[in-house]
Amino acid sequence: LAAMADASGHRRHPTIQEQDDMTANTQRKYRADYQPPAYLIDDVALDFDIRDTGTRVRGQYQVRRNPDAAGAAALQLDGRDMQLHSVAIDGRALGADEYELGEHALVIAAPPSQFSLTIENEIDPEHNLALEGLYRSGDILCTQCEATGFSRITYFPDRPDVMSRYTTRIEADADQYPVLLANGNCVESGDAGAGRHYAVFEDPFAKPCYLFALVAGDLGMIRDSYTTASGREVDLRLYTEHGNEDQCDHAMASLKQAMAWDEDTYGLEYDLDSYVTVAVGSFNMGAMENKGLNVFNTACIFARADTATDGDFALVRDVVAHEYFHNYTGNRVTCRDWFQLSLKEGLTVYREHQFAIDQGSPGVTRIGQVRTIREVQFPEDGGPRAHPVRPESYVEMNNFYTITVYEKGAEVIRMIAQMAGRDAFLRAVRHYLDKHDGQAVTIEDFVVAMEESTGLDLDQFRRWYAQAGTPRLTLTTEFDQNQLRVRLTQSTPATPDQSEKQPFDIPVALAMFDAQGLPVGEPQVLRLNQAEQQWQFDGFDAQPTISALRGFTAPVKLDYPQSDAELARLMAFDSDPVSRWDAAQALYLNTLVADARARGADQPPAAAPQALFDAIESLLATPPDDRALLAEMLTLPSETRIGEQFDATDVFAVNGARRALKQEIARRFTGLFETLRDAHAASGPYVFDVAESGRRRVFALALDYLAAIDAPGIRDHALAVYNDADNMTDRMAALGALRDLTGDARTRAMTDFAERWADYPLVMDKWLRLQASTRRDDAIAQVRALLEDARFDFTNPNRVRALLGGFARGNGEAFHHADGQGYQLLADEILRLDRLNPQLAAALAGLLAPWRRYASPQGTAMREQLTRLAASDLSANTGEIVAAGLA
Ligand code: 0A1
Ligand code: ZN
Repeated sequence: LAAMADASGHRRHPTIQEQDDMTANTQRKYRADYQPPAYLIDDVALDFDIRDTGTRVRGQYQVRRNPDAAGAAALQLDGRDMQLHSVAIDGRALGADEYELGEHALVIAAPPSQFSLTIENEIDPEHNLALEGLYRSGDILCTQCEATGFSRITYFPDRPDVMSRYTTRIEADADQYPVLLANGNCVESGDAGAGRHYAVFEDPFAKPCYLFALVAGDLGMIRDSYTTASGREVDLRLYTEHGNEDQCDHAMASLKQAMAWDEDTYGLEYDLDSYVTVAVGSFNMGAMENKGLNVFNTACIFARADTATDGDFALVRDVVAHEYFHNYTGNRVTCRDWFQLSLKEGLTVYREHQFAIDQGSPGVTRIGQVRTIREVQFPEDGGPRAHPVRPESYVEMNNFYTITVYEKGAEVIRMIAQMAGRDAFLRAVRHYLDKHDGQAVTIEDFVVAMEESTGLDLDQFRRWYAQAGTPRLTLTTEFDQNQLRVRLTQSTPATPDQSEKQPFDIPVALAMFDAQGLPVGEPQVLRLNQAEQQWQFDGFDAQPTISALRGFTAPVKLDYPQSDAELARLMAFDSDPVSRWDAAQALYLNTLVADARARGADQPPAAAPQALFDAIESLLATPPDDRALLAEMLTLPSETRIGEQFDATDVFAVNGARRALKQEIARRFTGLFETLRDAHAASGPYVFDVAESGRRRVFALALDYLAAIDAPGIRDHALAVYNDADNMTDRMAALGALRDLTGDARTRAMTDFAERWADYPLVMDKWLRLQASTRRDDAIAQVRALLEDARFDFTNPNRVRALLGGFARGNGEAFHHADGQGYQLLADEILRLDRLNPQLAAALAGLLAPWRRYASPQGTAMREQLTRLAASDLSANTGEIVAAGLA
């Protein structure tokens, strides 16, 4: 910690209260304030004594003064929510006057320059519902230390630039906790007497404390092995609570796929002898990449044909790969401080995206990535919580595991990869990993490594890390005497943190087609790096149709008004599947926005142009080979995407417009949808592959359109699909179709589902989501009833996300009801949850924060609930989100 200046200007050491305030989670931290740690800890020996009444932790640290640190020589150890028993230096117990203990830190004012520190303390995992530090999930004790959960385990410099080698000894009751795990290799285990046993683990790699992990429990396991390219055998184990082993095979297969992919693509081989994964039911996020001992949310591991959908299978595959890829991008080379989070997350998400694309159906996989950016990241970037990929400040780090840091961070890497070319980019990542192996570094270090290896000049490009907000591009053309002029402009709206924006360096891919759909000239990548630029192309016989921002080469909003006829043409023959889909989306959006605008102004609805129906007809007549692409092209833009086209969204006008267009399409093409449905029905047992999941998507889409108009026979048909299906994907397609149709078929299917899957919490989450998102007049009463239902559990994040997230995100018209009751319900639950699990409560508060994006009375009613929250005693997590919403 830096010394502080007092009123007289003299530098003095901060008092414990000041130290405490600075580390307290209510204090704002700034990137510019970074100081190297005053002390380094090379070796850590931890001893956990697990008892029913609490867990005793004994930590022994080899500490030395950091030669690179200037200033104060106090040793700052972070720690909270635990009981300190003793502190000793080189074996001598310190008196209470030799250190200062605050609510968030223990400070030793002037320790020796090199010493052994021993700390004994006690923690209470049984009552830890925040799910950070050591906590209980069902029968399993497990840890979550990122970002700052380690300081709930013991007093330690809880910052990623302190890297140590860990030895961990765990002792516990042998019956209750037969399986004991920690990072690294098990070097010793045995009987500890009195029905207890122990195990000792050594992790040979120095790591930051956020990668520490420990697990104890009575666990089932599946096991496999992987032989690396250089012939080393790696023991692969995946643990869960007993009885779930048969839901883990897909995760294990995915891990091996990821290991092989990283060798083939980046030449990166796994570096330990064992890779252990533990799936737990209570977890705040998707999964955690602890060195050699990943802890996963069961939702990102379990996948069996009858319990998981195709979407779940893909999610499991991609999250398993993501955590595996972190072993290099994150673990071997880690972050210097938490402002650098995208250093590991943006790069790892980018690697995960590449991996997913290589698993087949690249176009549709990329479409999913683009959809996430547009529907989740753009709203964040345009809302009260907008922040750069590398934030400048935060109050609670857990609030910054955002779609901007992760997904926009990945798009920024994708632009570098695109500018460098594939092979040069892969080489550059290798250079970065070699150069910084074993270090905690910054985004700037990464960019420098990219420049060194590729020769690119990324000077201006760095603004992508520093400036928040989504750039808006406009494209205009002039065609004159066989010459085409393309003009691009860019501007980025102000965000709460920054009013002035400098121009970005933006790659904009472009292709041109003639009236027959044949390409004219070569596709180009224009580099827009000024506010306005113009390009000239010669030698045309006629004005070409332009396909712009192909493949979504940059995370920007492109304003390029194209005629319905041009869009229909691109939809039919653009060679890039992302652009074909995008043309369809633009065509739908033109109609939907016009209609929503009319409805919002109480004018008669705007009719869809014939060109739209003609385009759908020809799409259905000559569908793309990739069935999933067909389904994507027939899916209307989401309510969120439509809402994004307005300064303030009128939810009812948007939902009304979307529903009307969907019904109109369903009415016009009823026969074709029935044909499509029957041609895409299951004809054999479930297989998760590109062709089969594409087929199932078209089948579900056809059911959905037919249900939108309650087409004759659709209820019975859907019930039959529900009853006959051998897999969850088709079952959920049937339930989705029946969801808003009252009547016997719906009741029977829903009742059967709830009974059949009563013992499968993750499947019951699907049921909770369906219930919470059903369009019905008493939707709010329904959610309130489910909150009291025995099948619901307020302490489990997956349940809470299913019910409250399913309601707020999936039931727009009830959540945004003009009487404000939807917002009130959410605020009630945020207040209740904030006392148990602040991280989750803060995430839910994020749903109320962007109230300015909604027309009134909704916007005002949302703000009222935020104001009500602000007047309550909130956690730092939720407080930060609420304050940003009201700022
Ligand atoms: N690093 C993990 C995500 C993660 C972050 C924080 C957590 O707890 C507060 C848990 C997991 C990843 O990117 O997979
Ligand atoms: Zn990650």
